[in-house]
Amino acid sequence: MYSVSVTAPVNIATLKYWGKRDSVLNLPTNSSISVTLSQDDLKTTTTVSCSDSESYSVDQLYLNGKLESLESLRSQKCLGELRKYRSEMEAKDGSLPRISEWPLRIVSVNNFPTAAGLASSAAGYAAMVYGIARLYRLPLDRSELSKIARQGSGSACRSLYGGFVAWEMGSKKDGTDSRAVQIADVGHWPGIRAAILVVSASKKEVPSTGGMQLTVGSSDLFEYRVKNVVPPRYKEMEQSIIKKNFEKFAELTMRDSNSFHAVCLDSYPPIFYMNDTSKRIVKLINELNKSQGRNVAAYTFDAGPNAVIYYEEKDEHLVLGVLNEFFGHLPGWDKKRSINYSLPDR
Ligand code: 2P0
Repeated sequence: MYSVSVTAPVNIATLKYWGKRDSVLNLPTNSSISVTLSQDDLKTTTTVSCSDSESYSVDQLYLNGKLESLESLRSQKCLGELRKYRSEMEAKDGSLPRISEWPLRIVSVNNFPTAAGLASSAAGYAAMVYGIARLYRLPLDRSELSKIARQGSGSACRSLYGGFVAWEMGSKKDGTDSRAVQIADVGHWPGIRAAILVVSASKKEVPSTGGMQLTVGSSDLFEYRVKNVVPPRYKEMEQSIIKKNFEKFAELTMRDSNSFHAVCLDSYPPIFYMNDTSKRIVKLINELNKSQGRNVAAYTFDAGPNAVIYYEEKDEHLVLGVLNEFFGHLPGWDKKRSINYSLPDR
């Protein structure tokens, strides 16, 4: 039996991926940018093993202790590509054990609510692909692995890197140039912080894949976003990260969250991911920034009502102080933690 354990962190997009130009290869309609969270916070831990013993009769996935299917096309594509690389290595080097033919067992645990708009599929597929690549000792760099993880879940490609990461949409039909690259590592801007406000830990009402297909097929605003808004914003956001310009980074992050939720609302029928608590958080952050005469915090929301608030360490007292003041009386709220699981769903 061979076995390896890895972890992959969650990433939260600051320039959102929303729309596929090819839903089989998972090729996006725009490039995106994200921040990978610290491994101490939200992560997936995955142990991958393979064996030719009888107890390993078929490929199996356990997620948070529950047996899950690996039959989906996305899982099959990831497993198939990794096995293909391994079997090519085995064909070239006869001394390698032929483990590509053995069933795999993938055991994954998330330390946060699954499918609640906290990018669990991103960390999950990144950990699975990275784990199997390590098990098979594949000589592929992270960018190459990101192309495999992308086919599991688009946003997963960005979790292969830490720090500030771009997913370049690429232009080729076969997807060979649609991959993640690192804009800057975590040491480049160590003072950046993320607070996560879990407004609801229940499963998303509209899963991302279906939601984005609906938007692509029905929103009038969508084409404008993809053609006119995202390309210049991508360059500006990249520069704001390189220059560590929080004021600009925060503005672009909030604008892009707004733009993404606007195309969701413009879909027919409309998709609502933010709820009233989410909207209260937007108002609070805007008022805080206004009161300081600068952007001390930026909100962003994904395909769910939970908020991620970016800020700089120097403003931690101010930002967490305000969040504590408004939400701190709620049951379960931990004033010392920047990840809070206690906002009521309203
Ligand atoms: C993102 N989201 O950039 C955007 C922002 C949600 C909102 O990527 O269909 O689970 O598996 O490629 O990656 C969520 O979509 O979708 C997502 P699939 P995924 O993070």
